[in-house]
Amino acid sequence: MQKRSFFDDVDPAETREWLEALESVVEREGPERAAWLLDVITNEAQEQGVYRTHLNTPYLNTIAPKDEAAIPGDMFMERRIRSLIRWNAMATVMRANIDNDDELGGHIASFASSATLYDVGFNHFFRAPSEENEGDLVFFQGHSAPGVYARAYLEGRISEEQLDNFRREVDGKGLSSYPHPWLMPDFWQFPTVSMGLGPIQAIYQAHIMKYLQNRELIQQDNRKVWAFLGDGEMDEPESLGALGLAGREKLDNLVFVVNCNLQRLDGPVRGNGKIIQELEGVFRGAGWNVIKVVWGRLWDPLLEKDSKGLLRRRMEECVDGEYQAYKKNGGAYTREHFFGENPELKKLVEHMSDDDVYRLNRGGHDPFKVYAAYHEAVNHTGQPTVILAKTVKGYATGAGEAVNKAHQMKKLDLESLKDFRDRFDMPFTDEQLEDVPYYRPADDSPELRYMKEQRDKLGGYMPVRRRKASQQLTIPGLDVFANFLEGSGDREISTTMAFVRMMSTLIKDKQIGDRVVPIVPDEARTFGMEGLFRQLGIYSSGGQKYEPEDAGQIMYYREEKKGRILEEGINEAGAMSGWLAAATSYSVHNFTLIPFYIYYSMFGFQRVGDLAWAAGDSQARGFLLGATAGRTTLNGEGLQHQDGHSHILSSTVANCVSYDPTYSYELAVILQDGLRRMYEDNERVFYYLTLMNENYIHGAMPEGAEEGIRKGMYLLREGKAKTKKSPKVQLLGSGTILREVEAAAELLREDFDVAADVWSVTSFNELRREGLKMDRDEMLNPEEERPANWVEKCLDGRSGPVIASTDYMRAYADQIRPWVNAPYTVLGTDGFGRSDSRQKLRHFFEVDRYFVVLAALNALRKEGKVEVGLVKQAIEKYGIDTDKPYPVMH
Ligand SMILES: Cc1ncc(C[n+]2csc(CCOP(=O)(O)OP(=O)(O)O)c2C)c(N)n1
Ligand SMILES: [Mg+2]
Repeated sequence: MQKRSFFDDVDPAETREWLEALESVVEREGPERAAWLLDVITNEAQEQGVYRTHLNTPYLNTIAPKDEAAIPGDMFMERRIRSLIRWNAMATVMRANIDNDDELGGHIASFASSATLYDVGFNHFFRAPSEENEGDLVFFQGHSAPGVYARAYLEGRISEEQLDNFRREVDGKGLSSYPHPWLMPDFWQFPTVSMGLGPIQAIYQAHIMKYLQNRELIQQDNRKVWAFLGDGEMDEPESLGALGLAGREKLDNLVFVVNCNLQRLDGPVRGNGKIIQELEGVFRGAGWNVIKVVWGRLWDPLLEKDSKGLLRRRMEECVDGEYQAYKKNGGAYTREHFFGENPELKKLVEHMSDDDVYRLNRGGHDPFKVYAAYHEAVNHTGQPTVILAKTVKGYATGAGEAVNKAHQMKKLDLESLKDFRDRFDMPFTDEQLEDVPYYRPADDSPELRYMKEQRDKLGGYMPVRRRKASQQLTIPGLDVFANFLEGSGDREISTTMAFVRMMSTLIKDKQIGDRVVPIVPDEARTFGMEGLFRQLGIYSSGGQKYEPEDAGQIMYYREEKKGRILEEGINEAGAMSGWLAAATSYSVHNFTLIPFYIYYSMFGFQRVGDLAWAAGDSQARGFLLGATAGRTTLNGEGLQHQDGHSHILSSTVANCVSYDPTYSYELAVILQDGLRRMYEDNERVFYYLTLMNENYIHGAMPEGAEEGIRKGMYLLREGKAKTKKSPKVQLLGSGTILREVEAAAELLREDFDVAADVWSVTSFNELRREGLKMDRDEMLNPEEERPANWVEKCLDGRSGPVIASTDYMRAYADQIRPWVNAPYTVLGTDGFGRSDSRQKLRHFFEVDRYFVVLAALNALRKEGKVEVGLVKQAIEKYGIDTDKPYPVMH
């Protein structure tokens, strides 16, 4: 079938009849009946072989002018305020760069395009935390931060000095380049500037908000999550990846506002197409309510006169590259190239001057249109809403308007600055413009009074971040895990099993049980957690509408509206965002949750590392559990699954505290300590623990080990010398490889008469952090003697070379080298994993008991403590192939 354009009408009279029929149904029976009829016709059309596949509506505003909710308030005043904000935002960026040779950077064009979108929200919609609830959550587009500071400046929340220290944070008076709760903990709530993290975080914030409501933990009172995003940002898979969840979960507490200024950093977002139309299809397909705000009200009379649909057709056929060029090149160009395509169309604007044509505004710059869209969005139920607002990048910045390089513009030239001043009525002379001064009217000026009144009605100023929940949790002591401190007897279990039992113990705790949130990305069975399905229920906002296949079984798949487990599907980025939302619940909901997100360790930090970074910035509090960890411990699964580096990656996040425990009692001590540090002492840290699937017997906690477990290392077993002359070594191990190290100690004693002390290193990362900090303090206080750090304290008075072996890359254990005052040999699993048995893999990577023995003997040989023959003897005895390939590049 030949495709025909919507506007190529071969039989206008027939079309007219259909349209009139539709009109009369809408008029007499209402839009719902009309929609129903259209559905019937569509179904029938499909039966008859007429397929319609596109998800698009015409390139027009979704809300017809007659249906627009009227904006309340004083529009002149609001324009005046917006002008002040525009000016101060621009001045902030310019001033930072005038004095600093452009060194500090910043963005003018993004906020210039979104000022109206924010302003309408601030003046009429965003509710601040109040007595009743914690208010709306707003994700600000990162590089629009200057606009948010400019508003806060007018509100008196940010001083001129602070504005002048935009992007100068080191001395403590400055403002962050972008929203960073770590650096401005009373102001910004959400880090957003890494493109794509804002949208996915916002979706999961809305999801967790509903979760809290459905579990009846807190009443949300129609609170909303607003996310302001760039159209270029929508290219990110993270931006779009979770739209389906939002649709499926009917997150009607969520509003996306996509600022479609048609440009990203390098140039057009979709020069050859239309980003608004593309996004409409994507969002609609994912079950969202889509509101397009394409045209401002100055277009309304033209559209009304467009009886033949010529204007609509032209709007439809132009691509974004052209729309951008119209704004760059002005009114005469637009008249010629947009309207001039057709003589009748040209006539439509003949009464207008070029300036008038240029001023035909886009929807996102029209507060009336924006208000109507927001009004509809907040009143829409059963679906999340996206507002696709068309704007101009660098709006009103003269030479910077709609040019491809607008994104990086940090200054306006003098001419543009004068135009900007005149357009927004700033009271500055040409001379004054040189310094680009800020402008703030008096506190009792009508502008500032109006702003305050509007915000008072909405509960106060925003953004504002809560540092800690008002209710302090009472964390149980270590005795809550008493069972685990005694060991597993003769039962062989994995640390994963131990963890699941510990979590179940916490869930039963009267004080904090309710707060525990288990999160899995379709891996509960992998970790033996299916018992929790029935016991806790899987959260599902729709309940369970079917009888599960396994209903008769004890551990059946129970979905429930009040379910507690967050089963996020095969979606690590989503599950991590869900964890992040739960881990910041103490701040955004004033209700502390204790989330445990358990996943394949390989699909953690390397897969969603940027979200882990955002978790650090957000001061998330909770536990990440990298299960089936270790390069050789998750046997069988091979290269893509075997993680030998997540501890290196976790160490890059400064406030992520990580451990690689071997025994249940270690895990118990670490968990309890983590709970205490995060939820009792309110430390700004989160935890990463690796768990293994290898089963073995767990001993009882050695006397006095607790402190060492927390600090990162303790003496597990004293080496017994056969004679006084027996050489000595210190063996360090972590995770399951600690057990190889223990076996090596036996071999060294039995086969070679070497006495080996065995140390369990629960965290090389924590040991290094302490070491570095103390070295730095020493450098700054050269006259004071540095106290010994923990590594030194442990090894002080011990003799012999030190050998460490772990299931991670050598760099992990190597970290403590500066403080090991003896020859230090590190074994590790650098290279790609592969499938095989644990035993074979450990030998392949040279971290098993035999290699530990070999490394120990070799270290003693180098010290002259044993003869080379002994080393050769070991090689022979253990059948070590000296022509073995080097595992790192094999
Ligand atoms: C993950 C990531 N990649 C790249 C960047 C660099 N970057 C910052 S803003 C930007 C362009 C943004 O365009 P858009 O989302 O359309 O925002 P606009 O400024 O046009 O409103 C880019 C590429 C980033 N911040 N994060
Ligand atoms: Mg853009």
